[in-house]
Amino acid sequence: MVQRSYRKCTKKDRPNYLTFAGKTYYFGTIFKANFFRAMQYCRQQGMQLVSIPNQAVNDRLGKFAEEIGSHNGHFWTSGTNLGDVDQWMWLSTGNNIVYTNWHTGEPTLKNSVNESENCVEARHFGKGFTWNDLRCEIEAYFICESFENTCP
Ligand SMILES: [Ca+2]
Repeated sequence: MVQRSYRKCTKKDRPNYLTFAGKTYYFGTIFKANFFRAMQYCRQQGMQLVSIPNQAVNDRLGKFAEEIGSHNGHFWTSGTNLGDVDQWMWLSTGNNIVYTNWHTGEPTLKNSVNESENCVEARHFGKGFTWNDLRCEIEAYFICESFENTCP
């Protein structure tokens, strides 16, 4: 059996790159994109739109947004319920969303003019990153993550 070894990837000297818990994250704050274009951009970089599996990752990402001065930014994650309105999932990994950190009152599923909200953004509503469902067409910043043990 061939054992593959991967080069450890640390891009700590590059702005907007964070290495945490074995993954590299890229915070896209140069331009805004809708959910699908954000996903396309991440894939073109050899990465994927972020999934947030636990509180530790959520809190570190939120803290990093502050560290790079983007505490007011809205960031697309890969969370969506477009496939099944009753089941939120991380589109990048295919996993159902188990750990959640919805902002109070979220997900609303609809906006104030009754349009569907099917994609998940993370942002600082107050303290730390909390989540909101939003129209997928809206342009926002985004966070890409490396695949497990691979170097983007
Ligand atoms: Ca909402």
